[in-house]
Amino acid sequence: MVREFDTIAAIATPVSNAGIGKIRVSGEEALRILDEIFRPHNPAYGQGNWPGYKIFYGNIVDDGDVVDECIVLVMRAPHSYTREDVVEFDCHGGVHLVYRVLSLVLRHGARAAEPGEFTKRAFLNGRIDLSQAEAVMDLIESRNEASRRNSIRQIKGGLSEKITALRKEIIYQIAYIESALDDPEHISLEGYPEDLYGRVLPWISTVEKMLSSYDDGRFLTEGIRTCIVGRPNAGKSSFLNLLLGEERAIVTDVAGTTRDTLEECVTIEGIPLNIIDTAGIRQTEDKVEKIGVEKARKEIESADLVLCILDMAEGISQEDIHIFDEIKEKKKMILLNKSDLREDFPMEELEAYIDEDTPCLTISAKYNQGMDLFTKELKKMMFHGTIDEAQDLYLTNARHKKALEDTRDSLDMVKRSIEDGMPEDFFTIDLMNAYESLGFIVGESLEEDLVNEIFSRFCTGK
Ligand SMILES: Nc1nc2c(ncn2[C@@H]2O[C@H](COP(=O)(O)OP(=O)(O)OP(=O)(O)O)[C@@H](O)[C@H]2O)c(=O)[nH]1
Ligand SMILES: [Mg+2]
Repeated sequence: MVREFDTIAAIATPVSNAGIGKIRVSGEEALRILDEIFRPHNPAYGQGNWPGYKIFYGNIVDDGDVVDECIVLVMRAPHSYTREDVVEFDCHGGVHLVYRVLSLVLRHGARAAEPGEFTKRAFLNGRIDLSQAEAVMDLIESRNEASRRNSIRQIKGGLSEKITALRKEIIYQIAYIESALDDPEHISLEGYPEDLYGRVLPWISTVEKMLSSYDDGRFLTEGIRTCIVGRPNAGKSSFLNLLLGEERAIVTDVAGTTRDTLEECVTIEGIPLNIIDTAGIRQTEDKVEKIGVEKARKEIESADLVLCILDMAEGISQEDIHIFDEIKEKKKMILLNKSDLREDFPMEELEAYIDEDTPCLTISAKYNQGMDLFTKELKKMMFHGTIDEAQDLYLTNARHKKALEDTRDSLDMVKRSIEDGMPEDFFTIDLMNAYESLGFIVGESLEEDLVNEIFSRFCTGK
């Protein structure tokens, strides 16, 4: 059922001079407005005759004045993005022009849409659920292939299906317990706790599995914050340049060349890295360099991954040892650079400072050696070996994560109540909580304010 709303309009393309500027209108009045302000070239159309999924060429007119020559797309309810009548004016993309057309549409009875309001209507009219609506925003914001692929899967209902299926199973059990408690003569709960136990365990592991995809999902969508550290001259900037495939950072043989942090994005075999080159960490009296060293330390703190570069030709120095100490708690990889200058390296000495599962590779940033192994190791460290393209969905939304954590906690309580031999009505409370937490993800049992808050983060015209 489509709810009744007023008619909204917005400019749906970026407001800058461009080839095309699109004004989108949705609601019951959309076709009337079209009748009033648009004269189709083909006289067979107009006067209420606007078949859906057709394109009409003609003029936008304001009191007999031609405002623009454009094409119009009509999508009729319920076969549209919002499930309402939708009209899109594809005008020439001038800034003044699109505002002029928008104001004409508003003058004829539409209201300016709020950010995300078209998608909100798609949600309120039941075409998509909340997790799908959120994925629309993720798709628009996606900066790499992995994140795009994940968002599209979620729009197609990947997450919704799982959540809905689980909710269905849970509500069935709630109903069963309630009816048995109401009608003990006809429905027996004999052996039921064991039966429920056998169901709760796989539910918990399904939820756990979704939760465990969150970190991978975040890395894929936002990029892995990767900080390159090492003492001066180790080859940090050379390594950054190698990853980027361009001479982005200044490289010289002067120790202390890089003084400020420098951040770039790069995708290596599908792995998005936000990579940060830092000043070489050492004791220094130079005022500028000192600030750089402090910045490097801060970057270590916020990094998901630290790449620690050592200079093979120089061996392990006191400065390196200090750095090992600073990155002790971090997920890290040791890169022995300048392998072209030296083959052997005192590995035993290194082992005294670095725990044994820290990967340690030899590379040459200058001569592009060792990169295959580096990439392989990166995948292993950050994605358990591969980026699983078959993984149907990564959890990427913090709101969904929180709801799933609550679901897991409630299901854990059910499990514990069964183990403790509690009476059946105990189970229903926690099952109901799990059911509701899952409902937050798809947008059921969610308060209006929160829904408004979520959509307000969208761009206008979407
Ligand atoms: N032979 C050889 N030289 C290298 C290699 N990598 C870097 N270098 C040289 O080492 C010197 C320092 O390289 P940078 O990349 O500037 O080192 P950095 O760690 O960024 O140094 P700072 O910014 O001063 O901390 C330069 O002369 C590079 O050409 C390598 O793999 N082999
Ligand atoms: Mg440098």
